[in-house]
Order: sequence, then structure tokens, then C-alpha cells
Amino acid sequence: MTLYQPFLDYALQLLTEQLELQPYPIPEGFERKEGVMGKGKKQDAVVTTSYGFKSKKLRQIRAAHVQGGDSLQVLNFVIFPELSYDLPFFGADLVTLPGGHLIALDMQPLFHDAAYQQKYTEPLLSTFKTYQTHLPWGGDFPEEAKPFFSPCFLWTRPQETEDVKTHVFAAFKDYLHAYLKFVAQAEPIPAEQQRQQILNAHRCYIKYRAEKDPARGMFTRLYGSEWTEEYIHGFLFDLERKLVEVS
Ligand code: DBV
Repeated sequence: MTLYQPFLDYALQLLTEQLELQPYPIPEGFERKEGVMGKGKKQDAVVTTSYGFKSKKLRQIRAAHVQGGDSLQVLNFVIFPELSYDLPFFGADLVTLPGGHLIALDMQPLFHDAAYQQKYTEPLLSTFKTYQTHLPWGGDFPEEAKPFFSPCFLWTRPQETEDVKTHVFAAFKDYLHAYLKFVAQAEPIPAEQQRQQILNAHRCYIKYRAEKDPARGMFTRLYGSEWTEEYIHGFLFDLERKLVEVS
């Protein structure tokens, strides 16, 4: 069992129990992709698998799971709510590279005003603080990405794999449970003006993530740039394409 498989299994089981999940289309050729990393005797097979679901309130629930041996494991798991809700994004970027582990976990806010923080950050603060003692701030973080995170952002570089299996896994579970509580409580936003702001916030977030996807280099080396750009814009961060399809 690879490092992040239990995270993925847990999330999919919990979501299946609590939501009426429906499949979300994965473009052909992107459900599973194999490649090779390294040269000569140090070659490692790398498999990337994709998962996509949706539910009544969640436009896209998707995961990309990269498995390439002990020193290359990635689970990028993001939930994009429907545009009629003010729900934050659930964002997990769990990354293991030869240099170590890098963990980003958050409910990424659409807005930063006090009312929004009261609604979607306050309830998670005590959970965040309990994990922060074991999972301290990871340092070195792109300044321009900061607006996309909440005060409950867990950003950490655990030294020990054991910390990933215990503390990070526990935090992931708690954040997901808290997120599903928000989803259960969420009501559609009726005001047109507020809906417009929600749409703008989604576009802004997705544009940033598609442009700055830190996995672009890795995917391009593994699978080429044509596959990678299509994967990013056609599946991982697909809102712009979907908006064009319905307009
Ligand atoms: N990151 C993704 C997707 C990935 C992925 C879709 C499917 O958004 C993996 C794969 N993240 C991934 C990999 C690395 C990182 C790093 C492979 C290592 C890149 C490398 O070192 O070669 C949070 N992820 C990172 C970094 C950050 C994040 C800050 C460090 C790299 C850097 O400094 O840019 N998650 C990332 C982020 C946002 C987010 C910037 C912004 C909204 O949600």
C-alpha cells in the first residue's frame, strides 16, 4: 500500500456514505497514465490515476494520485463546489519527493471578510491549532498564493514518514469531516450579485492554480507537454472549459 492510498480510500468511502455521488467525466486517456522517471538503472515506473465525482452541491470532486516508488508519491485532492454556494474549496496537496514530504491542507476561502471567516474558518480553528503543534509551519511559501488560503492552512514539511501516516492522516480526516458538515448545512445563495462574486472567486482561484500548477514540471517530464496541458485545463482545473460548453 503506497503512502497516500489510505487517504484516498478514506475520502472516497466517506463521501460515498454521506453524499449521493455521481461520476464526473474524466477525459479519455487521463484515467490512468504510465511513465518512467529517471535514467539507466535508476528508472522507476510512475503511474498517475485520476478520480472524478460530483454531488448535488459539489460541482467537481477530483483526485490525482501519482505513484512512483518510495520517493515519488503525490495525492492532489480538490473539491470544487457548485457555483450557487459560497462553500470554500477543499484542497489537499500531499507530496513526497526525494527531498521529503510537503503537505498543504486547507479549506480554501472564496472571500476574506469577517463574516466569511466567522462562517467557514472559526469552526475549524481549534482543530487547526491542535495539529499545528505536531505539524509546524513549513516555511518558504509563494507570496502570491497566500490570498487563496485560510487562517487554518496546514502547510508543513514532516521529517518523518510516520508523522504523515499519523498526524497528517488524522488532520486530513478531521478537515474532510468538517468540510462535509459545511456542505450539509449549505443553502444556495439567491442574490445575483453575490453569485457573480462567487463565480469570480472560482475563476480567479482556478486560473491561478492552472497557471502555477507546481506539478507541471513533473508531469511534463513524465508524460510530455501536450498530455500535461490537457490534463491541467481539461480535468484538474476545468472550470473555464465547462463555462464555455454551457454558454
Ligand atoms: N499540486 C497541484 C496538483 C498536483 C500538485 C494538481 C497533481 O496543484 C503536486 C499534482 N505540489 C505538487 C508537486 C509539488 C507540489 C508543491 C509535485 C512539488 C513541486 C516540486 O518541488 O517540484 C501548494 N504545492 C507545492 C508547493 C506549494 C503547493 C506551495 C511548493 C512549490 C512551490 O513553491 O510552488 N496547493 C499548492 C498551491 C496552491 C494549492 C501553490 C495554491 C492555491 O492549493
